[in-house]
Amino acid sequence: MPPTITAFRQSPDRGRGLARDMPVRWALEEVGQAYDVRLVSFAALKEPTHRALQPFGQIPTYEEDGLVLFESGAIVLHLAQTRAGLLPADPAARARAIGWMFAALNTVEPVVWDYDMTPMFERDKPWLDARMAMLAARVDARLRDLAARLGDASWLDGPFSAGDLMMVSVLRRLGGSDLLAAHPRLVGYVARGEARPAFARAFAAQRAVFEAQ
Ligand code: GTB
Repeated sequence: MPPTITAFRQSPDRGRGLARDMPVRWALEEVGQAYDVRLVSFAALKEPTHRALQPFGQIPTYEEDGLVLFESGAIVLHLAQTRAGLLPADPAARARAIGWMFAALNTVEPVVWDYDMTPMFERDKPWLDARMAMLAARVDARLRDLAARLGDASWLDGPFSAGDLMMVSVLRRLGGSDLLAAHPRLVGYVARGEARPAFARAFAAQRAVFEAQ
């Protein structure tokens, strides 16, 4: 039986591949693992049946041979550790690639998420403009440091890895923004990730869910 993941039945991103099933789908495609998808409504996310898999009532989840995982980073790491293609064999290089996964999720994503979500959740607040300026500066600082480390390399640490997969997934949330455009090296980095055939297959699969609605 192939693994089963969960995804939004109706994703609020309208098929742009920004929900967190996307990095999981991408990782599955990179390692050549076939998978099934169970689409879940917003109401069903909060039901006990789904919460038994994901205590916070969210997507994505991953089920395989009795193993149940939640957290997109943990799922991608599991796939990378159990299949070839997303982590180097050398233990030190492997540890560094995993470090980049954490950097994506723990150092870059929080500021990107706040920048992206604040206009939605705080649009009526009198402090919105000042807060957005502060958040933009925080994002820009992270992007500047990331671009400096990437330099002229294609990927963050040698060959493409799960670290790049997670970092590109995070940066995609800034796609088309002036913040990302100010860092051409990162624009190129995201484009290289999106040009991978595995990304294209994953993107098409999640897009098909939206188009079938
Ligand atoms: N840390 C968890 C992980 O990485 O797996 C976070 C999972 C998570 O945030 N899941 C979101 C969810 O299920 C979907 S991805 N939310 C429903 C809920 O909490 O009730 C976050 C997301 C949502 C929408 C967009 N969008 O519209 O662009 C993008 C990303």
